[in-house]
Amino acid sequence: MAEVPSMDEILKDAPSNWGKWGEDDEVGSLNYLGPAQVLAAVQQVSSGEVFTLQRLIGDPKGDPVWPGRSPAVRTQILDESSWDGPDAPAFPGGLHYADDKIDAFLQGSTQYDALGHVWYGGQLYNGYDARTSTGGLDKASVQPIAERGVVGRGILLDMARFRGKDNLEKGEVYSHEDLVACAEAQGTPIEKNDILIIRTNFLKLFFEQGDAFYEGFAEPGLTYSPELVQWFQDMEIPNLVTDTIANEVTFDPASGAALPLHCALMRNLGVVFTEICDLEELAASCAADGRYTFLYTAAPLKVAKGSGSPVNPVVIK
Ligand code: UVW
Repeated sequence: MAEVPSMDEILKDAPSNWGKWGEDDEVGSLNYLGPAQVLAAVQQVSSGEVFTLQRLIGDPKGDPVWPGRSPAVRTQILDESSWDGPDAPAFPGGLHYADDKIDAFLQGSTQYDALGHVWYGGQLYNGYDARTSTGGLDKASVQPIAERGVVGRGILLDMARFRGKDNLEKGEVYSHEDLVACAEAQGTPIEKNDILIIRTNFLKLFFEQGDAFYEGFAEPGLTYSPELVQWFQDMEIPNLVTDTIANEVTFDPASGAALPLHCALMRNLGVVFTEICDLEELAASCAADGRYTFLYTAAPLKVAKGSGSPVNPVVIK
């Protein structure tokens, strides 16, 4: 088997935004989304329709998760039966209530990744030393992303529809040129600072295949090329959102490396990743009315030192 080059080798000439927004920056390309971009995004709203992009936590069908992670487990702590018997809690006036908790991987469902979620060569986004982060991310955690929130113009790029398919196949790749062509075919070109929301209908593929999906684990997704990374840089893309687990094809077909775009886009450019979204209702609406751009908002949870956070992004058309 051919040796897989190191990420340092693969990305040796790749662009970087380290230092661009100051040596303390932890939100990267979200800095592109200032008040002017927010006001322009609000102008996209015309019908007032609202779409939420989170998958249901506790979906009886299960959850698509990266190998080694498990779906969230919700446990009921108190229900009506908890209030029977001599040791039951008691509150004046007969108050009863339900309590429950969730045990969840922060990347186990629809989520925002922190910029420090992946790294190579011992350095996180903006050059932070990976070794100084113990017991969580001291730098580039999800907390600063959650504190600022994400608001901008979103554009749906319906790659499955563009390719005339119900869903993209296992390991099926697409490039930035395909995204540009998809947008042109939809009638609205991608603009600088757009939040890219790419639909592959991966969830259909995943649930059809069940456990078999993990044999030869390979998601459909963006594929690494130096030109694609430069395009993201030139277009100043702040946030990449998809319906897949990892946004990119799992193993780079050229080098065999796992997730080189996480390294090139997230770690080097500070492009924020949002994964495992349910885009089906939004896609149906866009196909019906031909409007593929809208106001996109997301408020990940403020998790101290967190490498990610569950989120329910909201789109307003
Ligand atoms: C990994 O980074 C391994 O996974 P993801 O970004 O898909 O959560």
